[in-house]
Amino acid sequence: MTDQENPVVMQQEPPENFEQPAEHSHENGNGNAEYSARNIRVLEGLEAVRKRPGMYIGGTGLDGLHHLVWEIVDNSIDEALAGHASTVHVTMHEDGSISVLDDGRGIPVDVHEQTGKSALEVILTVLHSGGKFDKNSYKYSGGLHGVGISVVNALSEWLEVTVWRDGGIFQQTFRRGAVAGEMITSEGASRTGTKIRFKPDAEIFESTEFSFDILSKRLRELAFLNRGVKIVLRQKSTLKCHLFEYVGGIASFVEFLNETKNPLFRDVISFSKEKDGIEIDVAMSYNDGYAEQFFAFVNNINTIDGGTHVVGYRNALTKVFNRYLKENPDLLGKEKSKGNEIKLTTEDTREGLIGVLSIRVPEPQFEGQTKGKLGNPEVRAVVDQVVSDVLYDYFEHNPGVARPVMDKILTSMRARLAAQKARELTRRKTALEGGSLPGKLADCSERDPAKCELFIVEGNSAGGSAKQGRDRRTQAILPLRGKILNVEKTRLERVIGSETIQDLINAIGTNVGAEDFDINKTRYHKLVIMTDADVDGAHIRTLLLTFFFRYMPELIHKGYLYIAQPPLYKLKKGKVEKYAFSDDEKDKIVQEEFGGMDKVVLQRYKGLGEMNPDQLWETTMNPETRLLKKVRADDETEADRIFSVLMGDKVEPRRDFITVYAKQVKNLDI
Ligand code: 0RA
Repeated sequence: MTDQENPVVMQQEPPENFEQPAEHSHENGNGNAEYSARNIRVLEGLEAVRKRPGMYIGGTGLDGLHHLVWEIVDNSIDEALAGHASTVHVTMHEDGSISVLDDGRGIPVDVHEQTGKSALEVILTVLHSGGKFDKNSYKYSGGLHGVGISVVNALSEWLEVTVWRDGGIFQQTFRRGAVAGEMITSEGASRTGTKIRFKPDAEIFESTEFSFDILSKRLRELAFLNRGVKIVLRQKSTLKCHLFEYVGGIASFVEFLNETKNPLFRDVISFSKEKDGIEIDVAMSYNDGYAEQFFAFVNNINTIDGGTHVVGYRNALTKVFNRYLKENPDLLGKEKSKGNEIKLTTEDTREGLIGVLSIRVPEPQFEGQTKGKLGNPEVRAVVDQVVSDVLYDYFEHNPGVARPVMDKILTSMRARLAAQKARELTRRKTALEGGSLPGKLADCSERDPAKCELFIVEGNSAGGSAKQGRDRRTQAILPLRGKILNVEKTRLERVIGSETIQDLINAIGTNVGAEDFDINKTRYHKLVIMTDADVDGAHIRTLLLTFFFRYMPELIHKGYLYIAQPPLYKLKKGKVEKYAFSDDEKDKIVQEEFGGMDKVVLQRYKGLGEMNPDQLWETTMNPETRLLKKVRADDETEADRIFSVLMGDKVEPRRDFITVYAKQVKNLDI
């Protein structure tokens, strides 16, 4: 729906194309006597900020330090949102100061006759100067920030402002919040704008060193959230320069996140609408995965704990899909004839969703410990209505998008119902049999779960070998047998209902499902999937992984799930036996250790069952020598990390991450 513009990474400084007023010293003393009287009053206000900086910027660590930059950048972005500015330059100087330059209207500089103070001075020195001059009088402002530029001034060793306005250039310098000199005026500005350069006060902050990566990540996010605003970050010492400009806004954001996914339709769904003074921006997409990646912002602030806007959005999604289903009953399979009404839940609509919700509210109320939750009650219904109307209309006109999404959501629903049924079965069985373990399980003797391992073994004779070869004190074996092994395209919900999976759930001990799953009941801290290296083995592994991802994700988050790596080959030359876990390794052993294929007996293992118990122990089960691959759920547990890796600046970690991720996807899609 929108065109994306990738960020351009430049290695040289871009021209600023701005007239630079004559530099004047930051060391120009404490100002003259004229200023001292009014400085006393001012200092009383700003002294409060210096005494308790945490009250104003959250703390004096790295977050607080960078908060100074966000405070000023927010003002520049507000100018851009009001249509007066297009570009913001953030520059890290070699003296440890930062400057933020914009091409907005410029801070007002008119002098109040009675006090002799300029508006500029009031804005810079009076805490919450409020009303007329305060940027908070703008339509929207960030609720967490918005403490005012005077706070930055108070916490800076020095701060220098340059304003281009009404054809003039105005400059003034401050030290620790106090005026350090008169406002200097010169003629000849052919532009407008504001530049604020400041050096954080080492007396206040634990460290005064800014991080290029922290700045880059948030500035990129701001560029996504404020469509079309151009933001340039430069570091003078390294000549590093990032330019962010996204014509597509948050739709570009979703496209960006989509890069590692298989979307179900090509164009990102996106729309912007205003209702009752609330601006609502939505961008979303669905992919063939199970994880959800959803980000919500209010006035550019990430509401990590959700709030009324998120409730409205989720409610709308559920309503829209239920309505679409009612209008298009042909989408249903056998459920249709049963006569009972199909009701999709919110959970059904979340699998594979990538979404960004960005709203602007005039007076946001942020709640919770970290102020990451929106409280305004009126927002819920407004977001609900706007999203419902626009989305339903969109689906009605775009069946090519609506149908694959509905199919996906119906699959989620079927899986949910199947899991519910499985839980009930397990519960009933537990009640009947007093929680007895499955007969097929060869349990270990150790009772401390931290020391116990469960091998989930597929293959007819493999279970037998594993039972004989294992360390019976700590290793339990659950053989999986049954029809599902050779059934192509087994539906997950059928697998869940199967006796095999019931046995698995009972052996693990945690039960399944939102209400019943209890990680503390796990009987093993290592669950090892051990399957043949053939098509059937890959298939059952895929089913098991999918099952764990969907129904016991916490086990994966805890790092309890592993995949055994049996060798592919046995090489024998005389009395020397070697195992190879890959073709490369096989070739290496042949070349480097055996000096060629002469007299080498090569055996390719097709199944675990071909190994005798000793071999299976030594190659695959012995904790001293075996190779286990830990299953990771990056996209579920580490959405934040994905975000920062994908959004980050280092190309290498991004590439690494995508490789790891691609491997994982391969595991799931064999
Ligand atoms: C107060 C009033 C006006 C603009 C600003 C402050 C302003 C502050 C900053 C901080 C960084 N860049 C900024 N740009 C503008 C309104 C000015 C008018 O009405 O012309």
